[in-house]
Amino acid sequence: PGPLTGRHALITGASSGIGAATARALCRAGATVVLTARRAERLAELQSELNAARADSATVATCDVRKAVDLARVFDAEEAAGRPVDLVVANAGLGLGVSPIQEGDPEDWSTMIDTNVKGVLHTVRAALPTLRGLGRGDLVLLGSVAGRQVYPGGNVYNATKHAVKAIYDALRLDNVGSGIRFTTVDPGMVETEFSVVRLGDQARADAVYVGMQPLRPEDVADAITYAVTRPAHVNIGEIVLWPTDQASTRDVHRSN
Ligand code: NDP
Ligand code: 8X3
Repeated sequence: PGPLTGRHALITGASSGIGAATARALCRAGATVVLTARRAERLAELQSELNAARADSATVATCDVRKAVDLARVFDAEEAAGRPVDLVVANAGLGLGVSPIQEGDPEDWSTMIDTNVKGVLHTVRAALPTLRGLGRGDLVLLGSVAGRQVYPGGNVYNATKHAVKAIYDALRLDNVGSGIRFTTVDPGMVETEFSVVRLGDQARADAVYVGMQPLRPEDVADAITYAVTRPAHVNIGEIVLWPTDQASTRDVHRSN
């Protein structure tokens, strides 16, 4: 048994990076987890790993956060099966490109807005009836330092993460008195597949982290685990984590 024994968690974007590390950490702390993302094969691999460590600790539900119906279906199914989700990590998200606005691709903008903003809204909208019914639970959003500062070429990605911060603030106001805790976890640079997705190739992604020590996905998972293992009357609202080598989104110390 651990501090999260008896808790049932759902993580979006569990097929990679921060989401996968968070699934492992929550499971280690005793929770059962529903792994969601689009890539079913990746989810199945993580499910096997987690179930080998503790039988029946992980299930999989493929879903695309851009589709409200996908989220509603999975939360409803868990509730109908007598396993209400009481811990949600709305983590799925992506950046696409670093062009200035005048050269930006509106298709990329739509994908970022649909995933990072509407995807979070779809997730919380689907989760809240269960959480409100329970009168407790945790809803953790993955924001970013990009939701607190902007940087050249960050434009639309920055706007989506500023929106996540606004959604977090709104959730607290709309649900005060419900017993639910809301947390935004806002990391600086974390080495995951994020930069490969954003920049399109591994070599460009590797260059982002050259000469500096970025955060590891496990560091972010650790912060999330801390927030959700406090006593019920304590709501850790906002966690900003920086690599020690990063002073702002625009200032990174590199050793070479
Ligand atoms: P990864 O690229 O490693 O993981 C992103 C995850 O999001 C994948 O599991 C992917 O799964 C999922 N995802 C993307 N689009 C969708 C979709 N439409 N539906 C469902 N799942 C989707 O990146 P990170 O782990 O770094 O990113 C996780 C979160 O952390 C994001 O919100 C990101 O903005 C945020 N963040 C990242 C930072 C960093 O430096 N890495 C810093 C600050 C915040 P699949 O493709 O299988 O659907
Ligand atoms: C991702 C981190 O600093 O590249 O949210 O915007 S950053």
